[in-house]
Amino acid sequence: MTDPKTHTFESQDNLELSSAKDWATGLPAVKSSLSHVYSAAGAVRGTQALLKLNQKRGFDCPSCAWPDPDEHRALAEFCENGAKAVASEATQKTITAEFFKQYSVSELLEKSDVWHEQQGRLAEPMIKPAGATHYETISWEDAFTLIADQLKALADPNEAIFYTSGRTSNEAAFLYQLMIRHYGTNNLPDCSNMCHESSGSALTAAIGIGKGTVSLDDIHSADTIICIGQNPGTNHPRMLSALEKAVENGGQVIAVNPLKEAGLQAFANPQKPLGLLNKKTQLTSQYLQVAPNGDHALYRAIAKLWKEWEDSGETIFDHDFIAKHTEGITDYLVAVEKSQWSDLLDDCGIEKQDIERLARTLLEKDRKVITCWAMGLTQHRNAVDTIREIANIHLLIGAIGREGAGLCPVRGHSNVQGDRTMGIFEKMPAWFHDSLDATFEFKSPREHGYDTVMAIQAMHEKKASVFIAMGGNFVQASPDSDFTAHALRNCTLTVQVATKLNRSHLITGETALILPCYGRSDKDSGENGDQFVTCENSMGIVQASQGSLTPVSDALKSEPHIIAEIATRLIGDTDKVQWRWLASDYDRIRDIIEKTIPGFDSYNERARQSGGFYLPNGVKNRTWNTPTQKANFHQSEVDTMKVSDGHLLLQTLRSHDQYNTTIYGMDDRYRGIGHARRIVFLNPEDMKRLGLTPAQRVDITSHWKGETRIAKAFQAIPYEIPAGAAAAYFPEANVLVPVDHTAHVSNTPCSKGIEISIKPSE
Ligand SMILES: Nc1nc2c(c(=O)[nH]1)N[C@H]1C(S)=C(S)[C@@H](COP(=O)(O)OP(=O)(O)OC[C@H]3O[C@@H](n4cnc5c(=O)[nH]c(N)nc54)[C@H](O)[C@@H]3O)O[C@H]1N2
Ligand SMILES: Nc1nc2c(c(=O)[nH]1)N[C@H]1C(S)=C(S)[C@@H](COP(=O)(O)OP(=O)(O)OC[C@H]3O[C@@H](n4cnc5c(=O)[nH]c(N)nc54)[C@H](O)[C@@H]3O)O[C@H]1N2
Ligand SMILES: [Mo]
Repeated sequence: MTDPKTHTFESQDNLELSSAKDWATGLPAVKSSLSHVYSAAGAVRGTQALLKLNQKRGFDCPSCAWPDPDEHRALAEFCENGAKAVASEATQKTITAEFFKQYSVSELLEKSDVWHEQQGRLAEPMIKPAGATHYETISWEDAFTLIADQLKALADPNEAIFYTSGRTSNEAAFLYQLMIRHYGTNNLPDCSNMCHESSGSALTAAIGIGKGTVSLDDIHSADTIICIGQNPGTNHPRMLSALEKAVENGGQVIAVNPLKEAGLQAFANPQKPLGLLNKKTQLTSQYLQVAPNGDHALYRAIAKLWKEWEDSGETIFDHDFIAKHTEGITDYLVAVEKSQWSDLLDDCGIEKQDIERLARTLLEKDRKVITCWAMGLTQHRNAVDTIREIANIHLLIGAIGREGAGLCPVRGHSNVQGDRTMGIFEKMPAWFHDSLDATFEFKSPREHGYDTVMAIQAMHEKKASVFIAMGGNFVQASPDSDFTAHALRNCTLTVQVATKLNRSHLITGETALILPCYGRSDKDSGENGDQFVTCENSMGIVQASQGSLTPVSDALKSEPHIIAEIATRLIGDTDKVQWRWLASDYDRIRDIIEKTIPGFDSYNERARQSGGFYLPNGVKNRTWNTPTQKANFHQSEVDTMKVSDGHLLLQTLRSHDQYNTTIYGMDDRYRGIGHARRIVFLNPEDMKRLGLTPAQRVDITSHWKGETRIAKAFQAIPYEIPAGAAAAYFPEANVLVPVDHTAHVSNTPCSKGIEISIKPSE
């Protein structure tokens, strides 16, 4: 079953290759930022947006979740890719009913993702009635009634699925889950299921909180920072300033990544005059090109070395910390003992002397070690064990819960962490339900709901038939594009609350709705005056975000408003919840959040404080919210993914010109790719072995449990990547990701560990 319309075939006859860069940002990034913003939003609106971006009393960047400095924000506290995200949102081009008259849904499916992105902001609510070929106008009133009626008509609330992407504000997220739980289901899959779920699962068990434990100041003062499985130059560019500061303060940065990413090597800080002249700071003191999925083995090897050194009389471990704060070291050290050097070295692909150097570096000075990671770890089958191994390493030397040391999962979407705090999760803990029930005097459903993969399977099996998305692009973000498309097409109703057109608006249920909403940069004026929302960044800081641009259409509504209108019709007001009243003044939503979730005391007051406030995080003062009240070591077998002879291990990753499924352009500047996205990076020796020449067209087949999936007409690009490894862009390569190949415990699709074979296209 291959449906080519679920992925894109851009024209790529003009592929341009140049050498990969070994430094990031500087003047080229500034030029690129300004040209994106001014061409999309115009000079006045563009400047207005940029000046408010990440400023106190401005709006939170809709791109990544990297925090803003508590003090001393630069006048331009944004990065190239933040500017692209804002340009994309601030564009004045609109998609109106006329547009949908002009193009049928199937014609729109033939257009590329870049083309969709360039058509502008969705400006009117639209419906594709059952059997229709085109979207048509619908009034908001009718759209809300239709949704409520269809949901009410289901035999069981568990036949509905409510997806959330990570841009949704705290206020919208809280109201959304409150409506969904009143309705009677926990089917709340979110993008986090495909993202940092493995981090949440691992850290909750290890240290009692599913979030990171460090602040920006900790990064600045760390002795050693390991950036593993992450490409900050593209995906968290403002992190480079923090790494630069750490280096200036005498810290060391170590990169662990199969690819030599430009942003991990050197950085020209555009906030500094010399940086603008491309003067670079060397960031990494050691760059370890780990074999794909070799990270667990690498961290185990560090533990093994330390144990050997400890056994030979050195004091390596922090015995006081271990005795007072941890459980399970004995079993863990037995597992370490059992791991064989030959296996570990083979699995991680790094020379022993380089691991020794790393293991020594971590012990230098005050052992203030921070490990930062992202998708290169979380989207593997053994992700949870790998992240727990990282926690083990930190526990062995007490590098957690003190200044300059700790764990730092670098979150993706700008409010994905806040959405979780607000209850967007298919299996919230019992205390959350108890608190909801007490505050709102109802009985929330306790049965766990579907996560993303389970939701796809349920729709595929027709166990669920209504799909509602608060943002995101489900069909392209999810694994197994064709399978997921089929699942959505099985639905009777699909609803997309969105800012920009994407493929999930075109691969639909029988009836489909597009409901256009405000983005972060839009001014949200309610009947009670201008509203602001709040977001939680990667370091647990909650702060206000207030858009200031005039919305491109009067027909747009805010997410809380849309939820309240559906809820009024679906649930009706209760003694404790008056939906429209809540949505007409977000202070009221914040008041009910404060009543329900710990850590939000004086929410309205503190949200108005410049810079916001930190949520409580017990680990920072070494209290562990685990059943043992201690931090837990974890013993596991190192189980590195191996492929059959002649096959390769493919990862899917982001180019420099995209935000997840939003494709801004066809270039990947740092990796030396121009005008093409259907490409696969390969080791030159592997190319020789496969008899491939540069830019030759190839078909990629993935292999899983005897099944195959095919992605055709990619171009093979020789690249500095370990032998046996391959890389292609997300979402073009998502057709290759098997829906049921997921990480243990977290159920995150293995989009970085796909077994493939490659042959020339016919
Ligand atoms: N501009 C921009 N910013 C973004 C996004 C975007 O698309 N564009 N997306 C946002 C979101 S939602 C997220 S989650 C983050 C994603 O941020 P990242 O995780 O940085 O994103 P990826 O492109 O998936 O990069 C994965 C990195 O992991 C490496 N890697 C792959 N496999 C392995 C492995 O086995 N071991 C190790 N050590 N490394 C490996 C890859 O080579 C690559 O450098 O960025 C957020 N910010
Ligand atoms: N193969 C592969 N698959 C992956 C990944 C990978 O690395 N490889 N990464 C995974 C990760 S980390 C993530 S987070 C997911 C991302 O999955 P999603 O969050 O589902 O996808 P996005 O592309 O971020 O969603 C973009 C859409 O969100 C809408 N939008 C933007 N801003 C707003 C807003 O303010 N409000 C509303 N209502 N809508 C808005 C726009 O219409 C836009 O088209 O993809 C995952 N999929
Ligand atoms: Mo993500």
